Amino acid sequence: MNDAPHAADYTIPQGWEHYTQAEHDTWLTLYDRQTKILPGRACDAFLHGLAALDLRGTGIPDFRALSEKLRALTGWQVVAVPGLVPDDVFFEHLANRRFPAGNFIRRPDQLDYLQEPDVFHDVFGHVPMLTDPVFADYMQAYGQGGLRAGGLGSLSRLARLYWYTVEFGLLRTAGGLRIYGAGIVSSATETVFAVEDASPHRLGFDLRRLMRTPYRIDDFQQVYFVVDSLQDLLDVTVNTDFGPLYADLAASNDLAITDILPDDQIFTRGSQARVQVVA
Ligand code: HBI
Ligand code: FE
Repeated sequence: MNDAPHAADYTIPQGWEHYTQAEHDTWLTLYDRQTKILPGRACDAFLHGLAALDLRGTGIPDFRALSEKLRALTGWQVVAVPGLVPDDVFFEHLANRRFPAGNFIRRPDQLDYLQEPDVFHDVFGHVPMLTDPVFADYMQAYGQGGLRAGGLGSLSRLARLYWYTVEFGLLRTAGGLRIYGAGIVSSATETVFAVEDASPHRLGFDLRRLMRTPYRIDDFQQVYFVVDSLQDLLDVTVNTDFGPLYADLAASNDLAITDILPDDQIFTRGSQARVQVVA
């Protein structure tokens, strides 16, 4: 892909040579803070991916070198974008095994939270899981599904699948629940909250039920969904005919975020003690 900005696909040159030492230091600070708390909380696939890609380095990774390693493992590459891109552009990238990552990094006074995904959220949070062959297939299948959903006017439902898996998903393991969601694994506070706090519900992954569940973007999640394996997640996504599912969902009302249904598999019935912290 040539580096000139393509308005059509929103890719831009990463500009790796322009990062300041302060920006590289922010990356190292965030990296060291997260890697202290992730063992025992993040899933093996994430931790193995982090090591395989040598993501600490000397600061913000150069997407060219990172893509070389990633391409050799699962055929994925990382392309630079200015920030959130339109859904159809995003899906097109995923469907072609290109992960669009913001090229900017948060300021030192924003270490704990920022709304727009920066390079730490996108590369530290999302990219290690792309070294897992099953998850790599899932992300491409998600992109292909997204391109189809666009035509079916069901993007908001499909966005919930992304939100409750790729961003905030938990995995059941013999050692207990582990994180694979990028939004959790890139956040120092939510990493602990998601696996240990008594407040949120933790429910078994059920595609139809999940797609009826709204989410919020300005605080920790009030419900997390747990998959039995990444293979299950891939199988469900590949084997579901989303057309009839969307039709069925269109006829179903949304659930309240804190609802628990009679046939929910309950790992944690949360206290919901954490009220929304006004950002
Ligand atoms: N754009 N760069 C970028 N990164 C995302 O994670 C992203 C996006 N656009 C849309 C989007 N995510 C969500 O709407 C997905 O649910 C599709
Ligand atoms: Fe993200």
